[in-house]
Amino acid sequence: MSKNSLWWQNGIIYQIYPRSFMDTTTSGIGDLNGIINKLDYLADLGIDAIWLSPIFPSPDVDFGYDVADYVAIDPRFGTMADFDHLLKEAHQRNIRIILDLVLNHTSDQHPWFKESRKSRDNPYHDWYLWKDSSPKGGPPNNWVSIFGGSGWEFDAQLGQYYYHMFCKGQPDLNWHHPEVREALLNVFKFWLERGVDGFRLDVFNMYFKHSELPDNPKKLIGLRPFDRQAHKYEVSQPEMYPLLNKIRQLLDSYGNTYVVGETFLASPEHTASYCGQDKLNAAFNFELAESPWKVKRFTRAIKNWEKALEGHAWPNYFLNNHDVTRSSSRYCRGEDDARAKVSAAMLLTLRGTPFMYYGEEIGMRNISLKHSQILDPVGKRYWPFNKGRDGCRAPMQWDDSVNAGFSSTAPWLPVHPDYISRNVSKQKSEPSSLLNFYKQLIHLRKEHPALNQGNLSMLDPQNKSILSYLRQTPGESILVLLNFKPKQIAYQFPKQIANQNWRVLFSEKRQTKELCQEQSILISSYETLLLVAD
Ligand code: TEU
Repeated sequence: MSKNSLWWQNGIIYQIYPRSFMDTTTSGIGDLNGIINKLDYLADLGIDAIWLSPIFPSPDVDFGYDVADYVAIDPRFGTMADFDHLLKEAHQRNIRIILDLVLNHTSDQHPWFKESRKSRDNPYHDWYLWKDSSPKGGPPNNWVSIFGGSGWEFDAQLGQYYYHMFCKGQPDLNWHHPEVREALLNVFKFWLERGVDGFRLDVFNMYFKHSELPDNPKKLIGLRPFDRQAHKYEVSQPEMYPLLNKIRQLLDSYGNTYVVGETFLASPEHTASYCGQDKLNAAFNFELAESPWKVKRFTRAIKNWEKALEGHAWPNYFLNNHDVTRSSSRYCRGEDDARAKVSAAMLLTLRGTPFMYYGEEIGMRNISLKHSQILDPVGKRYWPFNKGRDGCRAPMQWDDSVNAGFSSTAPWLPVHPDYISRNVSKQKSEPSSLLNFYKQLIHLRKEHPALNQGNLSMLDPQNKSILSYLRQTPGESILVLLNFKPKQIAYQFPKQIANQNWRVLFSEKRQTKELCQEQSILISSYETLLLVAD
């Protein structure tokens, strides 16, 4: 594997939701061997690392985000030997493996929790947030679960409540307890010793809660009870900063290990405050993925993230993950991929690590489910106001054979009906497919230092239509022009670059190498145009 210590700046990280990628055991659920079988596909696509959503034993109250054992592989995904094999095969192809650690909470089936609820004097009791009723009776404070209802669950046998931000099957750990901290740091060590290259930390800014458990202040406006509180005391407590320093030291003692965190309920500035040399390499800021199809909004999201991170950390961007509606469903009209290409071009030419989500490269759309088919606890609770997250977790569409080539048996979630026309095999053979578009831009990004390392200067959006920016190293300038509208636009080169001659580096709509010497240029409907200074 390449020794490049900046692989995570130059590289692209691809998230796999293992249940939905490739099934080799006819169980209807994807598995590790399925991922191994598809490594050549991923290497050809050009990605540098895989982030695996949790692969640990789990009762699946929240589909892997409720972990019953941090140092084992869920038997439905394979064995530890399969995992070692995956690591070896991935490394041979220069692909790193990043594990998803869910350390804010465990499953209620984790042996630690089972012990902790046995009695108040059990050695594991204080590993979780067990509390007596409030003096008035009822839960200890007003904290609510984001998945609905009180954040506190009463255990009749123990006569105490435990706290859970997510489902009641996901009790929060007590990170203030030194033995909990040690046990969880040992989880990092276990996987680092097996040779993994990094981690994604689920809702890490929730690890600590205010020790006195004060009531959260109320807010007047908000749809759910959860939204009608300011989450002052159970999220983003200051103890997280020294802990991150400690995690960083541990990771550094194993060489060049990458760690990206998922912040929960945090502004871009707050998210950025967790990133830097002695903290996380990166953290997820949701502003870009939450932007509507408006040049101004994307411009603002990019500027905000650049500003928040300025000087202290390398940016990262994503449009998709396992919790949000797929970007193709958000942006595209019907089966037309024009907007999927424009958004892909943005993701892959910005300054910062692009994160992709399986199936994004072929423009997979969300599936629609009936109420009776919903599996996600969020959808079960909030239907029809919020249909949950199953829609973006459907099986990968490999080909037009039964179940899209994902499995020879009925998959755990239905395959999108468009799989006959939208699949990897078909898009491979079509030069103008979305898959080939992703591949070309990924390769261009790798070849051009300005695209993978250069500075970024946003240019003013013209006619609200063109998202434009410059990427520059001392030796190379690339101008990115993305037409967000389904019509031709005359783009005026802004003053600061008006005297420059440009050559076409990439466009699906014109001859490569074409020279432009005019003051303006016509950009076609939804065109991605990359120009390089001549
Ligand atoms: O997500 C945290 C989070 O922000 C989401 O739960 C979000 O509130 C939800 O998607 C809104 O519908 C992480 C994981 O990414 C998610 O899959 C888990 O369910 C959650 O933590 C608990 O581990």
